[in-house]
Amino acid sequence: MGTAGKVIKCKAAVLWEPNTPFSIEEIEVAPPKAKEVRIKILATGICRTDDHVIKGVMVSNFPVIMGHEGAGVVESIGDGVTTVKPGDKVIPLFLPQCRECNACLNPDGNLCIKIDLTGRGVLDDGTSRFTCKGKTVYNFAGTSTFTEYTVVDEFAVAKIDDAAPLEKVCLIGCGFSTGYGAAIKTGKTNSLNSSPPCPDLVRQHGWKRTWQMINSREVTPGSTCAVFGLGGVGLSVIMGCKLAGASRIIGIDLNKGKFEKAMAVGATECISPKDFTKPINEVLSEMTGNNVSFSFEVIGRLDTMVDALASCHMNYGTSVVVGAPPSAKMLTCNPMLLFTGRTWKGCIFGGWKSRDDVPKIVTDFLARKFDLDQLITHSLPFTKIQEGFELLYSGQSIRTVLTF
Ligand code: COD
Ligand code: ZN
Repeated sequence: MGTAGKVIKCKAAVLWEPNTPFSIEEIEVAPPKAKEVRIKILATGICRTDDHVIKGVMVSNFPVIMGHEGAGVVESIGDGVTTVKPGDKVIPLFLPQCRECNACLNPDGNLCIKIDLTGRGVLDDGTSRFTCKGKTVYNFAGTSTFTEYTVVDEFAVAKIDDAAPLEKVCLIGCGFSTGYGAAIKTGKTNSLNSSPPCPDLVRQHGWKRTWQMINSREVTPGSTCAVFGLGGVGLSVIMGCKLAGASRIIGIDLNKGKFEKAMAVGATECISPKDFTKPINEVLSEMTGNNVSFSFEVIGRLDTMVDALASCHMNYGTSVVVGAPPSAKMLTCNPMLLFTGRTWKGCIFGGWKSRDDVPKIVTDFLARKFDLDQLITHSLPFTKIQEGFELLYSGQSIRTVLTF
């Protein structure tokens, strides 16, 4: 391609400092260095985490180019890159997979050591490829997708199927995979020492089949699930629970406006804690005959994390923390909730190993295993990014996709 090896001038949404609007600027994007990939971004979702940076809740260096839920085409590659080539459709990965660290080498791990959790805003060599008006502009989450061109490390990019519609599969870069994986991958019972997920299953299928189901490491067929929070990520959890064969999926949200969509993607019933005077775990226990096997917290609040834990069965229940907790806050809960046998766990990016699994999730999408259209409520040209964030704040959007 004509631009390989050259600096590219293009448009990007720069955030010069927290709590200010985006500024669409002309920036310079340097060519990729060794083991780096320059990508022409063609679509990007707006995720709640981007807003955490705007509000200053999440640390970042400034000025910064945010965005971490994108998809595009490789424009050029640096020396030594072997896993993608110019012209490939790709998804940048905020959670990388270096394939060398302990988490990457452990079959159950996915939190690659190369993730930028501290907001350094640079690539692996310690520098950024972006400049604007003579100043360095920092990366976000190793991805920076609110720009026409970005540069990422090779360990933070997944090649996907050529047939993938980028304006949809961009959601696989964050929100969808986070919720979906929490249900079909992380919401598993511990395969070595767990009790059966529900006595009905043993009665129905016998111990042997029940153990097989446990070992399938998914929300188990026939189980009852409770999903706290019905935003885009919560809806993706519901889709995963449904695909795993859960027979009851109860959605919980304060905003009843979220119920219709939740039912459309697979919830069997929805409730608002506002309609009850009793604690929500007691409500769920009565509704289900004390039989919630899996609960998911998809809000990011301390009180609902404890509510979700208390809502799953006291002995064989598993509760998964999906929502990112507020930083520097401590949880308080009655340890009896755990002593009786519950499993409490969390996951990042749904537990997926990003480079290995993202291409497979895209393939599953192309095979119509799940529908991303349900999550995309708005599409806007990239330059209307500020409008996209307003839609997020007003609660009107599930996901807005910006196209270039
Ligand atoms: N009780 C019940 N429902 C509530 C309550 C409450 N007390 N408070 C809020 N809600 C509801 C809201 O009405 C809303 O419907 C829902 O909870 C939250 O939805 P959204 O649309 O705000 O957010 P999502 O679904 O896009 O994402 C929310 C997460 C918390 C999951 C997200 O911010 C997050 O933490 N993601 C995972 C962390 C992660 O991996 N981050 C890295 C890159 S994103
Ligand atoms: Zn995100």
